[in-house]
Amino acid sequence: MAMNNKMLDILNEQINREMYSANLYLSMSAYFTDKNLPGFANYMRVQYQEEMSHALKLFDYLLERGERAILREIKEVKLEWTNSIDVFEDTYEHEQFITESINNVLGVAHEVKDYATINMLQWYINEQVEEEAHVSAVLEQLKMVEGKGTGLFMLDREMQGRVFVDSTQA
Ligand code: OFO
Repeated sequence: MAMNNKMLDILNEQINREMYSANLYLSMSAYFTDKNLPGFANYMRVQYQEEMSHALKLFDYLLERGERAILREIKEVKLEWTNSIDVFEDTYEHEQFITESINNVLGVAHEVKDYATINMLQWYINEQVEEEAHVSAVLEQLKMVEGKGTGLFMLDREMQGRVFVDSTQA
């Protein structure tokens, strides 16, 4: 069954937002490399991979439904932050925006009674709970050490261990 146009449009918009998120986190990764924090640079590089996997999951879903995935222009991302706490405050705020965005997509799916899309979006609803919790935990840890000194060094070492696991395939 052909997808409702409003549904198709907002799903394509969400692909764009996930790709914007990917670019934003890759930019943060470059910032951390520049600040000699390779662990945090790694954390953000993995986050970039996660966002690309989120975009691809939506892309593949549209193809599976026989629809066109439309790749639109991605707005330019930020390049500079004041410090590591500032980066994670931005990240947390951005993830809350994405949660709201996913909720809106789900709202449209309910409105047009697209049950397959409602079902597919459950994955994103759960993923956003994890994303917010994860980012908020790092932000709290950074605040605990005031984003500096030995505490920051230790956290950076811990962030080095993060590896990309494609949870869209689970
Ligand atoms: Fe795709 O979850 Fe972050 O933005």
